[in-house]
Amino acid sequence: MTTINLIVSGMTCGACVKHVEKAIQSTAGVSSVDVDLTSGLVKVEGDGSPSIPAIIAALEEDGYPAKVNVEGSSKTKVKNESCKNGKGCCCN
Ligand SMILES: [Cu+2]
Repeated sequence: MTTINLIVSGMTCGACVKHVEKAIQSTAGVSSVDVDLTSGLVKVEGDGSPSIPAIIAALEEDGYPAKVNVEGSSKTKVKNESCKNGKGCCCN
């Protein structure tokens, strides 16, 4: 079991969360995704060895830039000003 903690920016609503979950879940080796909309923190659990660059690439393709949440930076708040950082989503 692998756990990857990510910080995802650009999420502002429940639809964004769904997009992010879907993008991550489409990556090989991912078993579950836990998204915290307010903090932008995303916990990914894998039953194989999910590729972090592949997950980040999938998110970026969907309009949600992500980075690995290195230990100690979990207090960092992501600024979510608009869906997909201004590119818009289904809700605006
Ligand atoms: Cu949205």
